[in-house]
Amino acid sequence: MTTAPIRRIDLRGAPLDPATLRAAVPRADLDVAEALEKVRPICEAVRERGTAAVLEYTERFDGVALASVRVPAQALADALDGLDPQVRAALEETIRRVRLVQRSLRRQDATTQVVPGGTVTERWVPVGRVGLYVPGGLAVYPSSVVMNVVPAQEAGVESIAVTSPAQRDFGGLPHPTILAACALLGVAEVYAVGGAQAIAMFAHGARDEAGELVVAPVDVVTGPGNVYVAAAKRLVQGIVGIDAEAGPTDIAVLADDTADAGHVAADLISQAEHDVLAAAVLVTPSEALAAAVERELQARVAATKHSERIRAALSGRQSAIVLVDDVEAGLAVVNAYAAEHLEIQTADARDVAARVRNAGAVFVGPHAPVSLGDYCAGSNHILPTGGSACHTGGLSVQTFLRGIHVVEYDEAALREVAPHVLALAQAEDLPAHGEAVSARFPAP
Ligand code: HSO
Ligand code: ZN
Repeated sequence: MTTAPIRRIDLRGAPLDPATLRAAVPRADLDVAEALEKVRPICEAVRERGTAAVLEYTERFDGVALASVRVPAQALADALDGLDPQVRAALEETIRRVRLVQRSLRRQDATTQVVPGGTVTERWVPVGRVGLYVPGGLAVYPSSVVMNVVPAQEAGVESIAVTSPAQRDFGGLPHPTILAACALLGVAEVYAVGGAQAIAMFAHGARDEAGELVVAPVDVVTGPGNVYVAAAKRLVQGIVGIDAEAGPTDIAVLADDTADAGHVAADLISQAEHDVLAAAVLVTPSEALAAAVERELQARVAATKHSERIRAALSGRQSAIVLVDDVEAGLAVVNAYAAEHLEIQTADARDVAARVRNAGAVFVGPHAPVSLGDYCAGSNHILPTGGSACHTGGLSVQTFLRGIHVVEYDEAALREVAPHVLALAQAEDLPAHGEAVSARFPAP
């Protein structure tokens, strides 16, 4: 008898409150707090010693002794020249689709006339400079270059820098496909630096030993990475803005017996392929589907390239087939789980999807697998992980914009509201606040 590829959790008849459900379907242990202690001295050293420290850490952690952190322009041009034409066409199509979506998401300035002569305008202004992190590690992610850079460009960010770990196999440069993606997008400022040192380099800026500024500090750092990158982002938050702290990826599928078990299994496997800590969760009221998906997983995992990694991810405590009483109960489970990626493969998938409250992205019906969204749907694949979809959305133009309130009142409008300002100033025992208004209307 073969062992089950994935465990079962039976929540039939269980209470459906979010706290109980969250405990019942756990995620992998990822101790960002513990990693914080490891990355703190790295961030300090980069802040104090600039590129000298960055280069030392790159040698220690990536095994590459770089002469400079910056990727030369020629290397970017060469990478684009050497890019496989099919990959180039695919990247171009992804860029086109992501750009189309992000452009339409750009918020417009809005002016509200509060009273005659008194208006508040919200201006959406891009940050000046961003640092975008593209992971190396088990896979190469040129698609993540697109998902990071295009929203920043569509927000109107003027200065965009990308960093990705130095790779020993590629002469100490990031992977050539990553460099080619940067070149395709017109990003010329690229660094061969990964890990916590990359995040610190962006947050604090970095000077060389002669005191020359090599990397200007950024306003916002975004992009997924490993636990050390997440910890470094947590540490520098406040000095710079960050997007969500990305942890291991997850997929949840809410499916009933109208779903195709082979497709569900393939989709679960697709995200398990990222990482041994990746989570794949099927939530279903159908025993028959659960059993069929288990069979499909057995067969498909054995036949795919990264079967070791996938087997580890599926058999981890973070992955499961969750049995529920009905689709309604399933909705409660997936809303409590707050998946990074949520597929709805049920009858009336659209109606069910409309009732999802918490998810990074929702994939509706039989023809929207998560890997479509990873690459070519036009949606963004940099999404909140670890349940943070409860409070955070995915990366978008909004990540790079700030709303600035612009207040314009004429004399009559100020005079009209002055008594209210004075009353509140008095209530807060801040009389000088009131005087700033009354000074403009001296008693005759
Ligand atoms: N599923 C990943 C993104 C990705 N997949 C990049 C393939 N390449 C996290 O959303
Ligand atoms: Zn993926």
